[in-house]
Amino acid sequence: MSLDNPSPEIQRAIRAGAAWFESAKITGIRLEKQQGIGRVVIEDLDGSPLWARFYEIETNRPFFCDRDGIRKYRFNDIKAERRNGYSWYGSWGKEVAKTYDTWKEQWLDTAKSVSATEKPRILVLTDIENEPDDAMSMVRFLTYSNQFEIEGLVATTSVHQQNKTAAWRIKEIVEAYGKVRDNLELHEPGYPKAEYLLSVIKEGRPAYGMHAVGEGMDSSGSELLIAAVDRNDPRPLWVPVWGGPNVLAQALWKIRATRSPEALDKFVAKLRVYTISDQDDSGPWIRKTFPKLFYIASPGLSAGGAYHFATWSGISGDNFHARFTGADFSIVDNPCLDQNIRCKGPLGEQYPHMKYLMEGDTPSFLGLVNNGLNVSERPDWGGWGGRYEFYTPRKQKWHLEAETRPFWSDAVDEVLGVDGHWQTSNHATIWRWRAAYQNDFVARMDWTIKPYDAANHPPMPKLGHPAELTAKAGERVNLSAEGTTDPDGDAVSYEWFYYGEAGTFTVSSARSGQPLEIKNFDQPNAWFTVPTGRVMPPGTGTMHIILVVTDKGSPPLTRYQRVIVNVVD
Ligand SMILES: [Ca+2]
Ligand SMILES: [Ca+2]
Repeated sequence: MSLDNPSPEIQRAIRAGAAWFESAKITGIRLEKQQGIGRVVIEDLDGSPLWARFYEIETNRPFFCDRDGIRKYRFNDIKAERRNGYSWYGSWGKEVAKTYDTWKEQWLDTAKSVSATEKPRILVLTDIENEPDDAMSMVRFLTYSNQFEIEGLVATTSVHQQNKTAAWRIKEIVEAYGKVRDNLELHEPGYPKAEYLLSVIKEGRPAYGMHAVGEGMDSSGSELLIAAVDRNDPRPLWVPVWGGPNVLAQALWKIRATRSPEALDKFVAKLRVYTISDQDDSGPWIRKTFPKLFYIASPGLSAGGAYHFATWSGISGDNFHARFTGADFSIVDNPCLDQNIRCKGPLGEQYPHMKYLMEGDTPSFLGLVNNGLNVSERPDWGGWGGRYEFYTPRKQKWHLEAETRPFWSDAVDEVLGVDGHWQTSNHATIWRWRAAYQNDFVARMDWTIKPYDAANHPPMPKLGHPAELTAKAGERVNLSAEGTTDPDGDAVSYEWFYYGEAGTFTVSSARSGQPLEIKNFDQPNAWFTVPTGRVMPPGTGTMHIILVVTDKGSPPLTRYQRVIVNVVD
């Protein structure tokens, strides 16, 4: 651990060593000196961790012996002379853990990817138990909980579950998570303890929409949300809303009623909201009443068919709620989920069979995963949670009322489907990443039950140049992914593609959704020429080039880098 710039091989060896010390830790005992007997082992649940001097290689079982060299498995069974004259136990692993903690902050690439201050703060509102899919989303959410700072898990109502909330179900899933948390930690550090998560499970009022907003309508959920926003922390608070947002509406109502306009502005500015359609009447009220609130949504109520049109349906709604072709449905269908998710340990057992579609609520947090592609403050740049543009949506039949101000809403991408056809839709802004986000979840479920070496870990793409470049029309732009590594030592494949919709530079092709040819697009070093034909005036703007690196592990895992080329005069 004293080496500078440890290679991936050295990193693996150190991580395995630290994991062994952790697994060989002995708790629940302590050494005590008794009169006339000397040192003996006694039970003590509060004893600090110990390590044995010797372990059997095959079983990791501590052993002891007298001068005759015969193995004994109980310290108290050996003679006093040996018990007192030799250090059979010590606290050696403590020093290892301390040094490892410092080392991994400095050197371990995967661990460095999300430092504590970079983790998005998140408070989830969920109408869990209205149908199975919130529970499915909760399982996936918890496998990423080391990348987030979870401020709250709040059970709410919605149009589908109007008079009750189900915090008990969140608790059930978090308890199952508690059984696998230490194993997850072997793969990527930073997973919160189940005890902590249990302490932030709260509830909204068991009433529908705006009926639960106003004087006397505070709840443990709305109070927790206010406390989380008020915390002295420069990071915003993300609120993914999987049901109705009336807990958020109540928090905003209360701040407006009890604080100055300036304090309200400050409060609103710290919030980032993503709602899965409008699952009660408080969403439209929030948008018109707090016009500066950062809000992502495909607005509308299910009664009008809003879910069919909503971007979030792209997660898995090929047949229901949305109806589209072009994506691979098999990887979001029950048989595949049986094989790769449900069969995996205590957390997998909590992943129910879907009734309508897999995890309709997941897009609300998928854009916050640290994958090199997502940029949470820029929904228009696109990511695993979809792409959204900032405008005032026109009135649709499935909207409760006309929108009064701009927010982040549906946008379209043109994507080559698995059926070989170019597909243009808002759903495609999510399903285009489907293989990657599904494989990532499968690997994380492996992490809940497998040792480090038996599971896959994502590659670490690296650019050989700054992530922002400048070029003029007709100029050659060189791209490099030199320095890309994989923590398992897996081979990787490369793909560079032009994500035209994410930038402001506009070029088209009459035949293909990929109007820019990138030479050597499947090599670590690639290049392209800034187009001069079929370009919209003024011929300047930003071009987003995405580097996609996929490893050859099982399942194959994908990470990204985004290069933004500023085309100037
Ligand atoms: Ca829901
Ligand atoms: Ca790997």
